[in-house]
Amino acid sequence: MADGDDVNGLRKVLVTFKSCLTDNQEVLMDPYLEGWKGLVRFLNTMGAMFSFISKDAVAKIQIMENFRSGEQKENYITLQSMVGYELSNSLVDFTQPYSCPTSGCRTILRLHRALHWLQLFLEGLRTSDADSRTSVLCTDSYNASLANYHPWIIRKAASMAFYTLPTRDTFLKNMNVGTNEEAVAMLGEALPHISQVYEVTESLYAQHKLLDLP
Ligand code: 1Q0
Repeated sequence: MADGDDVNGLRKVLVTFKSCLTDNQEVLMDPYLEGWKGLVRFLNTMGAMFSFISKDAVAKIQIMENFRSGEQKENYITLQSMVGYELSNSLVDFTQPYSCPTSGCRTILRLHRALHWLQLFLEGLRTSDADSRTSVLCTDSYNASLANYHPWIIRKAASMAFYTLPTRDTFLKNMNVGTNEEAVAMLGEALPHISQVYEVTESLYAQHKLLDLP
């Protein structure tokens, strides 16, 4: 599980989402991806059962980092500029899932849906009883969010992985941010920023009818 470095990282990771929003309520791509990279590092400490999830997240982060280092990097500074650029240049495929090249809009949509899972999971962790099982919290938050977009085989593999998660108490300890109360307080501090990033992205995608991209 998480060692000392991961732990300090985790607080930083969750707070990274705070630095995503500009004064104009735009979402900056670099801290958004940085936040995801930190979450993946934490996920990688949870065992091999989670590696298929981690691999998919890494692949999606990589797609976005390629945009951020490519010729059009200026157009990918914020989620808003990406949407504007890709839509006005007909780079978003509204009909096929694996068109080539994959758009930033559909790639971010996958991470955006996962952010909803994260929001629900962390809120569950924060507000549940000491003897709650993280596997149950994780399953509930997954079923209320990401599962709706996943085929049966992925849902099955995900629920098997969740089954290996430790109790809430152990999970909070493994975060190693001090006492359980301190860990819960840290979640309370980070969650509003994650929710805000989620809400701003959700309304951007709704406004441009991008929420169902295949
Ligand atoms: C703590 C346990 C972590 C559980 C993670 C829950 C997410 C389950 C997701 C299962 C995804 C399975 C892999 C493949 C899915 C793709 O088919 C799907 C769609 O993409 P596409 O290209 O086929 O259309 N991809 C996705 O839906 C994206 C999934 C990204 C998941 C990223 C999860 C990163 C998780 C980090 C763990 C953070 C733990 C935080 C705890 C913090 C405590 C303070």
